Amino acid sequence: SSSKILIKGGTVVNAHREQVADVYVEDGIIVAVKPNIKVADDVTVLDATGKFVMPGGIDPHTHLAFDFMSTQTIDDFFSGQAAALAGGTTMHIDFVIPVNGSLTAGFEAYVKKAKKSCTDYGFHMAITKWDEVVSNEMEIMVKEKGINSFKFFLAYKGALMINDELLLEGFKKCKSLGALAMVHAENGDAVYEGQKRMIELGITGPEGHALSRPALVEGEATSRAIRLAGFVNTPLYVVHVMSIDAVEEIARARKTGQRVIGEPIAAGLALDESRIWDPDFVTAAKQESALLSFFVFVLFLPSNDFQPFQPDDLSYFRYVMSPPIRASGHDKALQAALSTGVLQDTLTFLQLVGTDHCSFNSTQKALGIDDFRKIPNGVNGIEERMHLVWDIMVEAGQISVTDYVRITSTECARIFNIYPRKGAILPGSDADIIIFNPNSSLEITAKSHHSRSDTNVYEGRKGKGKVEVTIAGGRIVWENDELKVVPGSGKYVEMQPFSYLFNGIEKLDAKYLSSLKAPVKRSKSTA
Ligand code: DUC
Ligand code: ZN
Ligand code: ZN
Ligand code: ZN
Repeated sequence: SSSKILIKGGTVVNAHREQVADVYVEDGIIVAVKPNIKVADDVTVLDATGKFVMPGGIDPHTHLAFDFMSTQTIDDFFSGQAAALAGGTTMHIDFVIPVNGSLTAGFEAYVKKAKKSCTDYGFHMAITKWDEVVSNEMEIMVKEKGINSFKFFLAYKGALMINDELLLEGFKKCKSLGALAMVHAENGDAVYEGQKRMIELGITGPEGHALSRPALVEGEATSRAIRLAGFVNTPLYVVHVMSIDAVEEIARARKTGQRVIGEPIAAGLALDESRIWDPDFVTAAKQESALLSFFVFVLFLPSNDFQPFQPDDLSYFRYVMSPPIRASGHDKALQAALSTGVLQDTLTFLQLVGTDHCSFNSTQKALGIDDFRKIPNGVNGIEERMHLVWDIMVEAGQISVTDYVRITSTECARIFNIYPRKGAILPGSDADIIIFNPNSSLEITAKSHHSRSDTNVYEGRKGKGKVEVTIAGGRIVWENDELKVVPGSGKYVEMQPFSYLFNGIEKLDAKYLSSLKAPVKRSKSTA
């Protein structure tokens, strides 16, 4: 039966080594990894000769079925995960958003949303306000619900943003629970000021989005979050690092030994604004759209089945995300940071790449046709990440194949404390495996992708390397460009607190306390 699979003759790659070996899988678990495994006739045999056999990707940062900016992301837990599997990602960690500030209600809502899952997933929890109730609920989430990370927003003023006093309270609570604090690092007050400036200047098109929140706004918030986490002495994870400014802050802190992890995302590594923004085109498209709406109104009266714009004319709206896609140079700096380890943990060689997959179709993006502040923020990536990172980092000679496994899978599993169940091809690990052909090639296009969106921010991009087979939970779910996914087959992966990032942190606390008590020697001589 198909519950028994033998992958023959491939190069098996883990973060710590690569070897030519067979991999034998039974009932969703990897049973053996060694050369020349002999099996009975009822086993499905896949030939991986000349190909890499690697742990399925783990995307640490996604938003599926996310109610955001007057709409909901076009990909839910089924379509987003189907896209993930077609791109070789077998697990993702999504952000639970509290309901009216309640973590418990938010958790229950996401349990419902995730019922149709076709692959494994875990949860982070966003903290959008702070009080005694939230603080107590955090403890319940960690001790009973399998959540070991909490995200704080320094942006989204008037909505998700919290101030520094409450951020410090949140950091302290995370530390006491052994949970990892995460931050969306943009200065929300500065973004608000930047947006006012754009509107005053009459810049209402999508280019106003990036102009209103420049890299310094990200650098400032990254610096502040890192320094405050250092003051509390708790590990920090900076999500979606998009700029040189933020990379420099993380590098500085890491040199002092602080436990900070930076998460670059696929869009930051693969895109820059020179390929996106053409202000003349934006203006022309807007005028055309306004003219069309006028004629439609006068001649036909508005009707539901007429779209007063062409999706292609709105292509640049699809790139709007926060923090924004930056000028050329930031992408190269992020790539360099990944390959030189600037973003790595100080204890081991830690690094990872996420996506912030948060996709909308062009009709949803057009909610901001007259005002960039209303464009739903977010881009796709859950299906493309594995291919993009291969092409940009491995194919281009910036990292090795073992590094690739580390940054797409293993280190995410370690940070969120699910290694080696996930993130490895070892006996006893979950059978989440991809067969990757480095000699095949691929063109990314909305015509054949598996997201429900009608656009793709990587439209037309060609790259080397292709995920040919995906095995998730011991089932072959992607083969010969065909998906075989079953709603409800994905499992919730509970994550325990106190990952290795917390090792020995109490020694640093003790050192700090004794430094306060140490007698201060003063010189008597001069005043
Ligand atoms: N940024 C996005 O682009 N989308 C989701 C939330 C966020 O911070
Ligand atoms: Zn964010
Ligand atoms: Zn996000
Ligand atoms: Zn695909």
